[in-house]
Amino acid sequence: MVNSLRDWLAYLECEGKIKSVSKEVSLKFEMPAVIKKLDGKAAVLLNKPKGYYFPVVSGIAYDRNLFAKALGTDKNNIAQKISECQKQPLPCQVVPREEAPVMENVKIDDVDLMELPIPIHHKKDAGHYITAGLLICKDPETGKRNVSIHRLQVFSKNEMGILILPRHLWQVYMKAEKKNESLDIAIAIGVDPLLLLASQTIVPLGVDELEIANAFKNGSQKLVKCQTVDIEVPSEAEIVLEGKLLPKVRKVEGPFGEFPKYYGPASEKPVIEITAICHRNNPIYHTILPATKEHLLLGGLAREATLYEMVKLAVPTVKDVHLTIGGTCRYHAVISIDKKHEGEAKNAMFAAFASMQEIKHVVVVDTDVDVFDMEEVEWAIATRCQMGKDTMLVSGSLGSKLDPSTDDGISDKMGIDATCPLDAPPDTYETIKIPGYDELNIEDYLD
Ligand code: FMN
Repeated sequence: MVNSLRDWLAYLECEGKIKSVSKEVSLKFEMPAVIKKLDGKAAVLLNKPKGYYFPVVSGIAYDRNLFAKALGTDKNNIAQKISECQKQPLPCQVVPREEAPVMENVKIDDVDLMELPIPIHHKKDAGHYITAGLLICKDPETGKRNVSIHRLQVFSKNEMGILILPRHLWQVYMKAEKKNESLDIAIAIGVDPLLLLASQTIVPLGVDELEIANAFKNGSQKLVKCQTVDIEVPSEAEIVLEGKLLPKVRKVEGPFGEFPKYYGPASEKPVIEITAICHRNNPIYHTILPATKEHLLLGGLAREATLYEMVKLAVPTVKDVHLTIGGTCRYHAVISIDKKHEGEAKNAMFAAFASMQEIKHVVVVDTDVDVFDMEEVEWAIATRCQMGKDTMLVSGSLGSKLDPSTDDGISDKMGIDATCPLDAPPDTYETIKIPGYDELNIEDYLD
């Protein structure tokens, strides 16, 4: 069972899926360039960030197989596995400080974020950005925990700017700000892929994503209380920053290179004040390079679970769903259904668009098409649809503000029905077959 970043790195090492860099590497652009060269091929441990003591790791889960391995399932069953666990969150055990590796070193006075090896990733980024921190807070009205990842720009030794899109953290922060109170938060950096994935699940406010991580881990997720704020954090995290989201304070944050490979603009954002920095002995800092497979898949796989559930309500015969890498794991969905009635493909599209605002283009295929194989999907589009009647176009919907082709987020949405018509003459869509092909072992024939 994967219980810490260290467990996971040991697994990657065993499987030959991580590269090590002993050369001194600058945090500004050079480190991100190294990470990008290995994107989708291997994780990377950079042992000597120039001027810093802690090593940096990146790309810790760079393909579907790795997430499937961590979840204990196969790569075509990830959405189903996540949605099962989302429905059964498990309360986590809280351990005393002495049993929590992350509390081995605690600095409360004179904290200094500049001691962490935080890279500058892209050319126009406004500064050093933390990108792989689980931000944990509690709803001041219900006491329920919420977990999410946010880009965090380091402003000074103890201050950061944060982008909070209008989701749960924003709602919780607004509750505190209305009372002119700060919101206690903690940021856990250097955690395993299951914790990162759980933070991305789309569940109602009040469902604790740490308990979803615990469901992924069959109950082995341990937490520890923070030292300066009323928050519990994963006890095996490498680093924890404790602090407060300040009420009614805004400072300019950004620009920052984002997941669609464009810059998110600068604007006034909320501010976090850091009250303590805790870390394990010899901590490993994790950075996620924006727009890499690690970044895209984290959001994409969690969203696929919600997409699957929503489409299932509309079309119970849904088989698989896929948010494609080329579509930034947000904008393009492929859905396979075992169509029993004409019109179901369009209903699947409605459900997909309703499931999350980012989905922009949906392709629906029959179950003989592998939604994870884009060559097969393209073949279905090429041979099973006529755009005059098989497309659905909707204008003026809310899409992603980070998609530069939208009008400040207002977007067109299109669905393509690439399923075979049910009333087609029997031979029309019969695919070619060679008798005996499936049983034939090519090794028996080669010299
Ligand atoms: N969401 C934001 O609102 N702001 C961000 O800066 C941000 N950065 C992210 C960076 C990474 C690497 C990933 C994987 C996700 C990021 N997200 C960001 C998405 C949220 O973490 C995600 O939507 C989360 O599920 C929101 O949780 P909530 O609804 O509980 O607030």
